[in-house]
Amino acid sequence: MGYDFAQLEKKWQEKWESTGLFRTSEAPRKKYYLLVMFAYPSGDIHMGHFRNYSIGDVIARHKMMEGYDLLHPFGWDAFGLPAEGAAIKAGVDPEEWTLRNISVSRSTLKRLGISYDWSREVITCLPDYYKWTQWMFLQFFNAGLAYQAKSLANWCPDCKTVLANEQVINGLCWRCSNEVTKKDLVQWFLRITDYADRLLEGLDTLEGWPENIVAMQRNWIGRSEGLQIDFPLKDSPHKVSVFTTRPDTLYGVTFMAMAPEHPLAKELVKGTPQEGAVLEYINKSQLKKEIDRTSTVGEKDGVFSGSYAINPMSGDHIELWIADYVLASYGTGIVMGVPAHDQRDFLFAKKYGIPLKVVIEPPGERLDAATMEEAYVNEGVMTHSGNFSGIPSPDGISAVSLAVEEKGAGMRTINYRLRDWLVSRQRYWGAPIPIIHCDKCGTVPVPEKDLPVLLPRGDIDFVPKGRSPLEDCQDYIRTKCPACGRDARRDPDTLDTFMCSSWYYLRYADPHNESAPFDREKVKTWLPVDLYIGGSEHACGHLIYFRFFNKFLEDKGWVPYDEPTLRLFNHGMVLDEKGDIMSKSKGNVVSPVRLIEESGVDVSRLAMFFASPSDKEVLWSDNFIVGVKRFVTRLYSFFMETGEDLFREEPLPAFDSLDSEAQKLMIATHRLTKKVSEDIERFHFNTAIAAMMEFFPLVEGLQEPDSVKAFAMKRLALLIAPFAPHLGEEFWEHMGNRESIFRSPWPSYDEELLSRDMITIVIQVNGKVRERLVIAQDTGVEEMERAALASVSTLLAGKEPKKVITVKGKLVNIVL
Ligand code: ANZ
Ligand code: ZN
Repeated sequence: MGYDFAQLEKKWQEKWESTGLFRTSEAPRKKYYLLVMFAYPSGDIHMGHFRNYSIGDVIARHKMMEGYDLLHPFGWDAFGLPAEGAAIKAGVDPEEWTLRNISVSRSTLKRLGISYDWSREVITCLPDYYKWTQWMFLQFFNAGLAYQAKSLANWCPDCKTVLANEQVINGLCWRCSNEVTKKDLVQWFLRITDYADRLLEGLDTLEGWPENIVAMQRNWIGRSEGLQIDFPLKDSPHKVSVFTTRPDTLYGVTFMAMAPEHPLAKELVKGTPQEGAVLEYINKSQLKKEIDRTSTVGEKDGVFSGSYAINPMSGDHIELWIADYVLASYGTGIVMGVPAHDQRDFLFAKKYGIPLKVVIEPPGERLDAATMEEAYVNEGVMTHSGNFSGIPSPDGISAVSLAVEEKGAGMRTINYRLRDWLVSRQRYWGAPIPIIHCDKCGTVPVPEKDLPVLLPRGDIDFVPKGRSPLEDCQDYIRTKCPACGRDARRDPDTLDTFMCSSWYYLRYADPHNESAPFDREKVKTWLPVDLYIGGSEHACGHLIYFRFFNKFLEDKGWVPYDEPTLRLFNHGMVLDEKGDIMSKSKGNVVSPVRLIEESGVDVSRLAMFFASPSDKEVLWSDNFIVGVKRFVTRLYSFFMETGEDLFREEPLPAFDSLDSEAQKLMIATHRLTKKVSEDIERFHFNTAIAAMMEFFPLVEGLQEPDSVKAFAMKRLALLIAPFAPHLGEEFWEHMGNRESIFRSPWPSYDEELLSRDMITIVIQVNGKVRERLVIAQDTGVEEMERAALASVSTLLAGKEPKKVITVKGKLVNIVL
C-alpha cells in the first residue's frame, strides 16, 4: 500500500469540488473573511505564490474546523504593463495573453488544492469588473476628489508612462527599475491628501498590523507640525516663505536656500549678472536623483542668487541661494539654512564658507562654531537668540512661533509628505478613464448608464510613444458630449491598476452584482477582512490606497466600516539556496509544479512550512523534501495499516487507571494540541510540524490500550489536516468518518492534564539567571536549547553563543 499522492490528491480535490466544501455561505453565522493578495497573471504560479497561498490555506482550513463560515476567494489583478509588453514582443492580444495566463495559473492553484471558492473569482480586466472601477472614479470625480492638473510628474522613460509617487522606489521605476525622470504633464489625481489625517488616525486602531508597516505608512504620510515664516527680500517686492519644524533655530539662520524648480528662481535673476550661472545650475540639477539630492551625506551644492533676505526677528541680512537639496514639492520649496543645527545646511555652509551661528547648546556646555565637525541637532538651551536666550529649546519652538505670528511674519502650519495620487496612465491595458472632454462643457463625466466605457480591441499600436495608444483610435476618441450633444473627445488615458486593486476585496462579497459594485448588506456581512495576507512591498502603495478607498466609501455610506482590514500578515520571501531572489535570468527558479509532480502537494507544503516560520524568508532547497517525505511515507503506512476496527468508538479509560506509557501519550497528545493550535495562531508552522514529527514515534510505540492509541491517531489526523489536507482527509476516511475532516471541530486540550507534568527551568546568560520557562518535564535537550535561545533573543542581539550548557529538566546556560 504505497503512498500514491497523485491519486489521493485527485480523489480529494474532486470530492471538495463536488460537495462544495469551499463554497461561501450566503448566510454565515460566524463569518471569517480571509483575504490573500490577488495575483498578476504574468505567467504560472511561482514559489512565492505557492507559499503565500498555502499559508492562507492552512489558516482557512483551521478556521473552518473552528466552526467559522469562510469567505476565502481568489482573483486576478489583470490590467497592467506585462500584458502590453507581451503584445509588443510577441504580437498577441493583451486580453488573450492575460486570460491564457489566468487559466494556466488557476489550474495550478486548483492542483495545489487551495481552498478557494472559485465561484467568486474576480478578474479586473473584464468589463463586468472595470465598469465598477470606472464607477469608483466617477464617485471621486463627483465628490470633487478627482481633478486634472498640470504638474511635474514622475516619468519612466522606459515604460513611457507617468508613475505615482508610491511607484518610484529609491528613484527607480517599480516595474522596470530604470531611473525615473520628471515631465511636466496634465494628469488626473485623486485627492488622497484630504484623507491624510484620517489615514494617520486610523493607524492607531490597526493593532493587528505589523508595527513596521504602520511605521512605514506613518512616515510616508509624513505629518509634520511647524511654522511658515515669511522673509522679506531686500530691494524687492517679493518675499520668500519657508517651512520649518525648528522655529527655535530662527536666530541661527545664516543663508536661505530655494529649490531650483521654484518659480521665483528664474524670475529673481532675470537680467542680473547671476542669470547665466543660475540657469546652468537649474538645468544641471534636473539630472540628479531625488535620493541623492536629499541625502544627509555627500556634497550639497548650489549657486548664489544675488538676492538677500531679511530675518523678520533678528533683522539679519542673509544670502539667498539656489540649492538642489531643497525639494520643490515639499513645504514651500524654500528652507532657512541653519548650518549649526542641521546637517545638510552644515555640509552646504562648509562648502561655500558660509558662517555658522550657534543658537542651541547642550545644557551646561559651550559650542564653538569654529571647531564643530557636524551640526548639533539635539535639544538644548537657546543662546544668541535675543529675548529667547536661556530658555529650553523645546519651549522655544512654541515661544518663537507665537512671536512670529504676533508680528504677522508667519503662521503655524502642518505639512505632509503625502502627495495626491496620480492615477492616469498613458498606456493601453487599463480601465479607460470615463471622462469626455467637450470644448463647451469642459470635462464631463460619462453618465453611469453608459458604463462601462469599453476598451477598444483589435488593431491597436501598443508601442509606447509617450502618449496613450488610445489617442490614435479615432473611433474610440470621437464621441458626443453627454451634456450638450456636440462633438467631443474621450479622455485617452487609462487608470492606474492600483485603482483596480483598491476595491477588489469589496467585490468578493458580491462578485456577480450587475447593478452595483456590491450590495451594501453583503459587504456589511463580510467586511472587514479578518485577516489579510500579502507582501510587505505594498506597505506604502496598495495598503494605503485601499484604506483611502474604504474611508471614502464609508463617507458615501457604501461601507459601514472605517478600516478594511483589522489584521495583516506579511509572509517572507522564497529565495534560492544561496539567498538570492529567484528569477528566470538567473536560472534558479524552482517550479511548484515540478515539486508537486515529484513529491505531491502535501509533502511539498510540509517541507516549505518546515523550512522557516512564515514571516521569515525561506532559502529553498529540495533537501527539505527528503526528511518530510520519509515522515509522511511512514505516517501514511502506519495509518493505512492500522485496522479500521481500532477506531470504533470506545470510551477512554480514566486517566489515573492508565499505565504510565499510556498516560505519557495522553499528556503528549494534549500538549501537541495546544502547541499546534498556538503555532497556527502565530504562523509558526515550522514548529507545529516539528512537534508532530516528534509526537509520531510515541503513537507508533504504544501497544495498548486501543482506545488511547485511537485517540492519539485521530488527534494527529485532525492536527495535521490544515497543513497536509489530502492526507488528513484520507486518514479521516480510513477511520470510518464520512464527513470531511474540515467539518469536524478543531480539538481542544485539557490544561489541567498538561500542568501535571510541567516544570520550571532556568535560563542563564553567562551564568546569570535571565529567564524562567515552564516546559514539559520530558522536553528534550535540543528543544530546551531552542526555547532558551528564543526566550533571550533580544539579549543576544544576534550574537552567536560560544557554548550552550543544558541540564535536562533544570537549566540552560548560554555562554557568550
Ligand atoms: C530650519 C531647520 C533648522 C530645520 C534645524 C531643521 C533643523 P520634516 O520633519 O520632514 O517636515 N525643509 C523644509 N522644506 C524643505 C524642502 N522643500 N526640501 C528640503 N528640506 C526642507 O522637515 C522639516 C525640515 O526640513 C524643515 O525644518 C526644513 O529645515 C527642512 F536645526 O528648518 B528646517
Ligand atoms: Zn459639451
